[in-house]
Amino acid sequence: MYTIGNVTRNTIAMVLAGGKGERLSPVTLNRPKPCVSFGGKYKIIDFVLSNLFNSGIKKVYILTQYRAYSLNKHIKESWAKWTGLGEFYDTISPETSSASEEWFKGTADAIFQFLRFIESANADYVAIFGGDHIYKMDISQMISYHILNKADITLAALEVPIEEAKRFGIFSVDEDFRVTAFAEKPQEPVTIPERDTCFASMGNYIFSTRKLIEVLKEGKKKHADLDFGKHIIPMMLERDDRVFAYNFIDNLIPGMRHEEKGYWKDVGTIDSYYDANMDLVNVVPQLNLYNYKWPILTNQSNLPPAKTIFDEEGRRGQSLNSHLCGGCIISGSTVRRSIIGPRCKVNSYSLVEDSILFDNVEIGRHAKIKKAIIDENIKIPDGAEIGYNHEEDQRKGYIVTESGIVVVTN
Ligand code: ADQ
Ligand code: ADP
Repeated sequence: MYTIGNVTRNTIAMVLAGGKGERLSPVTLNRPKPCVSFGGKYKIIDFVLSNLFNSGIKKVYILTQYRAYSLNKHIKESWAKWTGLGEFYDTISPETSSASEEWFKGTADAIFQFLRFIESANADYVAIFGGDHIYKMDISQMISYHILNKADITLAALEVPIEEAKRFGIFSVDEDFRVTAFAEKPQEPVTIPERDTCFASMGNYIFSTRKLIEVLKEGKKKHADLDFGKHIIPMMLERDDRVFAYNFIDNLIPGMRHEEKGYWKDVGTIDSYYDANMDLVNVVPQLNLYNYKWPILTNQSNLPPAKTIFDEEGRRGQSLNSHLCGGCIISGSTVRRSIIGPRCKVNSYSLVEDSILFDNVEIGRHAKIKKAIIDENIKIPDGAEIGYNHEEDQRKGYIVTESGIVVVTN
């Protein structure tokens, strides 16, 4: 049997973090999707990196591309410092000054450009994971499964309703969970026999290193814009390589609660992003951030504690069913069912409800904010109302989604 230390020490990870996240616009105007804040103090990418870290995989390259500055900074400040001898969390970007001046064109092309890092790492397995989902996963279980199957590639999978299938790589399996057919974002997805759900790829792969190098080189000869879902997986099926699926529902993490089983969120749109954040302020959230057996790690900045105060005139500053991050001051105002990021200030007579405030937002006095997402470093003036009159919100240049979430960005 393979022990966890064995398999994870023999694995190097490449995290794909270059995606633009267009459907999450405008919060992705100045940062890539993996660097969007989540739950107040985290960035979306902290989830996959914590999964890797907690699983014992500490040789990690993070492939950046779109507006990489904020992501580079986050990795340097929060992740690079937790590594020891021979371990690392490093960002890598395509070299625009290289002879070909080529940028990444697809996910597999991005990996191909850094093949030399994989070749020199001397690890038998490569974990290629997306950087933009919210979930907890013990990746060592997936690697052990990959080894027991003698697989060439194993893709993490979950069941999705047929209506959602067009957004994913959809596949069929035989009785051993070996993949028999795969289609990237098909118009007509194949369902699981006698069910109205489909098996979807989570975009997370374990590869045997030798096979990965072989198929990337072969694929690159045919496709300049090489992509795992569009080209590599179908090509491996054609070659009769051993392609297996790993059912994410079987993954167990220590201290896991029942409602967390199978929790995996794409947070690809403003609505799904908003809902996943709001889940956290439920009395019993689906995603449990308080399980110290599987901590979600991030930057622990030197901020003073969050503070709620009666102001000088005795008005109560209060926060109910909310996340308050370090350095916040809620003074003589009320915050309900909201996520208040680091260093925010909510001033007297104001009311903030069902909202998400990023880092360093200040809400002036007598303001009313409802169902809004407010980007970092924004100062909302005294007396402002957001989320009460959508026509007025749009007139001010804010984005209002169909379900009525108002997004305020710089
Ligand atoms: P998508 O998420 O639509 O589908 P894609 O947009 O290619 O695929 O992005 C995958 C990941 O790679 C994202 O995390 C993104 O940030 C990143 N990325 C994209 N291009 C990149 C590049 N050039 N350099 C670095 N990073 C890059 C994929 C699979 C589907 C699967 C879904 C699950 O192709 O089969 O079902 O993920 O969400
Ligand atoms: P408002 O009265 O509009 O809520 P103020 O700026 O007057 O806003 O701050 C109100 C209260 O917030 C202050 O009386 C003080 O108790 C607290 N406060 C403001 N800044 C700080 C700070 N830097 N450290 C600690 N408390 C602060």
